Amino acid sequence: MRRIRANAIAILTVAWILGTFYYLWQDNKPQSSAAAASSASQTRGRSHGQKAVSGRLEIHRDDRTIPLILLGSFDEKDYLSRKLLKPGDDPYRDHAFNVQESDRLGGERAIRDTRHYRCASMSYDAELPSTSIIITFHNEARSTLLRTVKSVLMRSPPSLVQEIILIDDFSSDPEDCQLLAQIPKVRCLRNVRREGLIRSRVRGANAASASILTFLDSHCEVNTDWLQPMIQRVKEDHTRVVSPIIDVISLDNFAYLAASADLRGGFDWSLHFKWEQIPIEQKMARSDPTQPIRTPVIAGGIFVMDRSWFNRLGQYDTRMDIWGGENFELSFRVWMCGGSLEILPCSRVGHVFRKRHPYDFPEGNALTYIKNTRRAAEVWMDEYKQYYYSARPSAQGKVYGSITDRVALRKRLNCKPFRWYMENVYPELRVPEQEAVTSVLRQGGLCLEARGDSLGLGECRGIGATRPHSQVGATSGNQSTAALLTSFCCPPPQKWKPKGSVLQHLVSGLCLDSQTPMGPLVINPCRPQVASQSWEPQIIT
Ligand code: LR7
Ligand code: MN
Repeated sequence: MRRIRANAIAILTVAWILGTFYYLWQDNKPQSSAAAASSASQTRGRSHGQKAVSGRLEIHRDDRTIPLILLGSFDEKDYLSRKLLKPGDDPYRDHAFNVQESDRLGGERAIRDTRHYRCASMSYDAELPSTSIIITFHNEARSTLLRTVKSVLMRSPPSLVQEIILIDDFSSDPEDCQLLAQIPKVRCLRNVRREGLIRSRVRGANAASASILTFLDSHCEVNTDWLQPMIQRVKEDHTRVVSPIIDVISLDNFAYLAASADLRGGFDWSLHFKWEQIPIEQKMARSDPTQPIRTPVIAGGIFVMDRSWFNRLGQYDTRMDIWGGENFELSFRVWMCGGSLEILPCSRVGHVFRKRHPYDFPEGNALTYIKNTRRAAEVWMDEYKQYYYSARPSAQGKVYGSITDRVALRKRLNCKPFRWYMENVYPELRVPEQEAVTSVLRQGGLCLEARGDSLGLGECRGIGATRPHSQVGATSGNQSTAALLTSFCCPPPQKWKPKGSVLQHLVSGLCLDSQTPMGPLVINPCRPQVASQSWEPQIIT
């Protein structure tokens, strides 16, 4: 027994020694020492007047002493300890990430420099303009919010950070924000009601004093030299809107993981954002891994943009609520109205990616997303919006408010058509085949079909070699149900309108009814609960 224990202790000791050596060796690799040295060079007195060859200054420092200087009268321990998870509480409940792990890390930590090693020897202008950093949040965890702020202060050249503007989007506890304002450079603006991230960011931008705006989510950690590459690109051309590579912070254990450097932003026709591989031709042409990556859209939360350009282009569509869609609207607008979007591989920012929203949507998550994306589609997508509606049939008929101002903005800015965007910015996005998006109206096991100049119910047939021209769809290409019924059934100006599951004839107010399964269709007083008046779209392929 005793021998076993002695052996175990010996093994553990050897493992510990090996581990220590490995750790020291890791720290001496060019990449990691560059990380330590460059953030040291930013926080210690490298005046920004020098040609900043970041990452090569071999200064060693104690990581923990610097933030004390940066924090002013702010009491970090007190801030964090006043709000900790109660024993027995679900650590995922309030934030959709493991807040216990986040709290354990505290207000700051070292993270790996995840850039390509060649980024460390990049040089930037000695004189770069400063930026206002805008962080909007609603009930963010204190530890993630503080790490976001502190990481900015620790890993940015002080002269580049004009201010950090926190917009508290009506969180339950006003002190989450107010206490942070004791940190030098940090300002706190609190909304008197929940506005959502779009209007909150506009409020932040309007309050900003620097000539460049930098937006961040409230659960980020910026990495070594994140800011210089982005400000440099925007300084060279104010119409560029740039974002970093967004690294992944694990929502379970808060590990900081490097994201692939070969990705750009894309979407499908339902306006669902996705990361996608850079097209192969572009990948082959990339000889320099530090080069910017052109991207059709940005993820939305983390980017740098010239303030005058942001304002000139119409900020954001402030009729969009809570969350979602604003990244498409901004991306289309930037490209179509004379700017460009790029991802800078030498800038890295970590973000906690979540699987659900930890906050409520006053009008419901789905409706809000539809409203926001529908606004983006209606204002910017021209005839291509039909593919959006085909991919998201439920968007039809949903309220989205007035778009007059945004349409006028587009006109005033003389923006290019969406076709131009499709051809020049995102040719990889395939336009769906007409057939693939066709759906027919179904009732029970039968489908609506045209019989000469009347309508009837028939067997549902898929679209194969013989396309059933006679089957009548809810959406077929860009034709709506109303248009189809008008053309098949009754001469214009008769119009039909879907109302829940029934189809109402607008002039008479009566509803389409199959009455007898195989007989011709008629119109009858609307009775939504009756099966013979109930229609649903069915996608056929
Ligand atoms: O009502 C709200 N008010 C807010 O202030 C709702 C949210 N917010 C804040 C919130 O606290 C957070 O700081 O807004 C920020 C974004 O909300 P998240 O973190 O819940 O959003 P997300 O990270 O899931 O969403 C991405 O897409 C959004 C679409 O509206 C925004 O553009 C987010 O900024 C964006 N995040 C990123 O781009 C980071 C990378 C993730 C990806 C992909
Ligand atoms: Mn986020």
